[in-house]
Amino acid sequence: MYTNIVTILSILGLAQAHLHLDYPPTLLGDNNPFTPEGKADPYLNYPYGCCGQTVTALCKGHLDLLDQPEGQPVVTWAPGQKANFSVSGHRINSPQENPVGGTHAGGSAQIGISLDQGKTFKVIKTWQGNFPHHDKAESLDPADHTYDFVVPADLPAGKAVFAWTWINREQEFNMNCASRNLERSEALKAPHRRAEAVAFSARPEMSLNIDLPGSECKSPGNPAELRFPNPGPDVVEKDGNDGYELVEPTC
Ligand SMILES: [Cu+2]
Repeated sequence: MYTNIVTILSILGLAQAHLHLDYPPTLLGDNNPFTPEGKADPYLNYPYGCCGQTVTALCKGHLDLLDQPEGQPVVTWAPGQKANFSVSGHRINSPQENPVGGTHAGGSAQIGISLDQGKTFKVIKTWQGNFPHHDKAESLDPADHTYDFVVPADLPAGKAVFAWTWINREQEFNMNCASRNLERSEALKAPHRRAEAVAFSARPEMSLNIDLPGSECKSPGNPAELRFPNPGPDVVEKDGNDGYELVEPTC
């Protein structure tokens, strides 16, 4: 029965079926311990400009919370360490009305870090297609949508903002952000220090001008998946045998 429902939703293409960042918990996420009771943002899984929402600011407009109790760091990572994040196809648990979740069966994604309170974001890793995994499209469970990366070794200690962006074949752009600490303890320093091929400061900016309402660039849309033009040094590119060609955006 469950499978049947998911299949029907897939067939309908369901305009309201989207992903959101699950771990680390987002600003005003329903699983963020610093989100006040009943204040979870029910629209974190909406793409920008979708469904009556007019927010166009980065991080769903929640960057102003970084200095507030709601914006306390939810995770501490050491530069150079292996880390992971996960996305969820579940709906947001909120007393306000919000849509069902879903995965859209693919797309392309980037993660990045801001050291200036969300003014600029550098790319940490890029997934060229197959995000989320096509073969896990029917699972809404974040455990099935967990992705590894390495925190750049040359990051300074201190507060930072982690961002995840996702552009699917429906040309929908979403961006969720989480507040986090970067820690550099003496114990971690030596063994985790690695030479970065590209310095953090030299990494490209995240592509925040594709499929955002009013932005100059458009992703290719179905049946192609986006090839990010500036993916940075850490890239996962799908093998290309899934029927969705990787195509750069038009600007
Ligand atoms: Cu959608």
